[in-house]
Amino acid sequence: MKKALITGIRGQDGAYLAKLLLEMGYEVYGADRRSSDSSYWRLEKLKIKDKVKIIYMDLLEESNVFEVIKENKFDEIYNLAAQSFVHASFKQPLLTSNVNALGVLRILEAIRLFSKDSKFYQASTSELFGKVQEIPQKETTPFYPRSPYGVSKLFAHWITVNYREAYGMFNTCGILFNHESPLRSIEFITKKVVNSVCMVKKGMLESFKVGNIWAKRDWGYAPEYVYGMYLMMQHDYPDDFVLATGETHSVKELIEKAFQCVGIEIKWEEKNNRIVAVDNKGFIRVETDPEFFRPSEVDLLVGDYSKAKKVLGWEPKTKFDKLIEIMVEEELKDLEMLKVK
Ligand code: NAP
Ligand code: G4F
Repeated sequence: MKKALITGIRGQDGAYLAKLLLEMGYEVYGADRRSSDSSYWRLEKLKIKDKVKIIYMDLLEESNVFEVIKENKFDEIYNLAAQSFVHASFKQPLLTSNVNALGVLRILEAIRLFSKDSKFYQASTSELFGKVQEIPQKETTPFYPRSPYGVSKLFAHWITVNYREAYGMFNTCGILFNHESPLRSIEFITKKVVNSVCMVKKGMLESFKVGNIWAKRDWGYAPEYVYGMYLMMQHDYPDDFVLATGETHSVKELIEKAFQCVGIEIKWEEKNNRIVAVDNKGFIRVETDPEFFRPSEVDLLVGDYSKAKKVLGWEPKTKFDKLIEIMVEEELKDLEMLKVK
């Protein structure tokens, strides 16, 4: 039985990847940092909480990382842990760098010293492309990160490649474009919009605020992306791969699609120098607010996944419209449950 360690087990991808590896017959260990909150709602929602073996491992604590990796000799280590919210990285750049950049180096050192046969997956990101130098972006597109988050992930990406080249380690980087699901944290725009629109629909919220509605992203479906991670780790040799849908949509389109899903018509207007979305009864439902803008923005992301398709046989199945429909449907069910409780 193969033994896998997933860091970031409480996160969106950690939960979906754990489910997939359990289905593949792995013994799955989930690395978690200590927290006063003992709920594992994502693992519970996927009905796998009792099947994942939780170990404490904080990426900030070197001895902790060394001990866990030395003692367990995992076959595969998937590093999904991160301070993953770009907006927060402008407010906490040092913490973000310590976890996202040095945290990866701590794991790589532990593997190099104590468990050289462990395969390693690093969660790289389309944020590396930032101010894009090419459209669409692929593995060879030059990087130009636009946030402390992006820069921290750039270090993580290159140190993973460097340890592969210097020490012959099986290190692979998945350069994943945005991927979403009902398990996404509410701070990210897809979940925030879907949750707010559904609350508006149910009369639980009057309106909500967002930032830059012109930013464009390549949004895919998370369960399909964790399958891509798994495929990368089964490949004959370690390499780097882009996973994306090849489509791009703006935040404005996302808001329109979500409202369309719940049957509310909106139109955009300008009021007091702010853009607002008004419904057909004249109520303001969405408003832009400078609080949600970033000091430097990534304007446009759209990925070219042809290498993953050719080499791994990976392809996205769920595109933008379907993704938002899935998220809205699930959100409405969750809000209904809340009402019942
Ligand atoms: P997520 O939901 O934010 O999960 C990240 C997890 O990392 C959280 O469970 C968090 O723990 C944990 N973590 C944070 N600091 C830690 C520390 N010091 N030690 C141990 N664990 C720590 O992120 P995700 O969306 O699943 O993404 C997974 C990975 O892929 C991340 O590295 C992200 O940067 C990267 N990525 C994501 C996307 C995307 O669109 N989702 C795209 C490209 C790359 P708590 O639960 O305790 O906060
Ligand atoms: O949903 P977001 O916060 O995701 P972002 O910044 O693209 O980062 C996500 O994807 C990356 C992959 O490209 C991951 F590496 C990263 O860990 C994370 O998962 O924001 C998407 C866009 C941005 O342009 C943002 O400025 O939406 C814009 N936006 C507009 N209003 C907003 C809001 N974003 C958030 N979170 N909240 C708003 O109110």
